[in-house]
Amino acid sequence: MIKGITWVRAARTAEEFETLESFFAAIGFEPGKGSAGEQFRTAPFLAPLGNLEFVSGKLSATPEILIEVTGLEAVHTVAENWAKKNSAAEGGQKVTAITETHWNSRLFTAEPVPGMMFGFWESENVHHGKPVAVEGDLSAANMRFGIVVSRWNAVITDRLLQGALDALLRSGAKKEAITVVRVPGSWEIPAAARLLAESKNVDAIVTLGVLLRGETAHYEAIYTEVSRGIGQSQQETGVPHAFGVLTCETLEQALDRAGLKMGNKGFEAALAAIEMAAVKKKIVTDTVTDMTASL
Ligand code: DLZ
Repeated sequence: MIKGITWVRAARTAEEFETLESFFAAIGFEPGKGSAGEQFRTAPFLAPLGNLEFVSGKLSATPEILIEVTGLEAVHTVAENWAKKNSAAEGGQKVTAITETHWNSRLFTAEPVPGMMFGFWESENVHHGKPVAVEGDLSAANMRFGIVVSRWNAVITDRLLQGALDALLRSGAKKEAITVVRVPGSWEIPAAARLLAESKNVDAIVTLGVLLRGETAHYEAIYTEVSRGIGQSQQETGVPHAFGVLTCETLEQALDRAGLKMGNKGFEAALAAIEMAAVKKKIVTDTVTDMTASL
């Protein structure tokens, strides 16, 4: 059974290797588990889908490696910003404008190091290559977000907030479209989230806090109320609320989930908020339009 495809490309120098690593990490690829020996090291990057495609006939200059993305504009902005920051590196760093292709898609190319060109593309057909499903894109352009973040254990919640802002801004949200509300502790999160949701000024809300079992009397009771309140606000207002309230035994565990060993749950919650705002738009607006059109 075929399991996957790995495309191996050797960097010509250690510097080129690091430049490629930096570019692919910036673009948002999930890093894989690399390996190293006495004379080599590898930096794998993972993608959820891959295919090998042979072409016969004439095809206008298409890069050998094509990376399909959602939210092409956001990816393009990231690539351009990366190229600006890394302009000191030799040659390369060329990022072209987005152009239409003759295969019903839009594409830009990036050449982080000379001679290695990658094409980033998005199909006009959102269901390209996928089973037909209503799915949210990870583009936050033209969306408004509320972030409710507690101050209790700010050493953790500030990192969650940074992670959430990073995800929203890198996905195309405008700074002015993000409202950050700070509350004293997790207990206060549901009430503030509810007020934000009822204000109708946001498309989705990210809730961020941390409850430490060791430090919190009636931990279970507080946790139950906080999660119930956030869920209830989501269900009764119809505004997606992403849940980024950590529940940990210790501060160390919380730190691991706020940017250390286990990623940043604020970043993940913000991505969920973007996706659910897009899903809502598709279900409420697009699906209704489709159904009306077919009547
Ligand atoms: C009081 C308290 C305690 C003991 N522990 C936590 C905690 O671990 N995480 C958290 O976010 N908040 C805690 N709080 C504060 C309450 O959430 C709340 O802010 C206060 O009880 C005031 O209503």
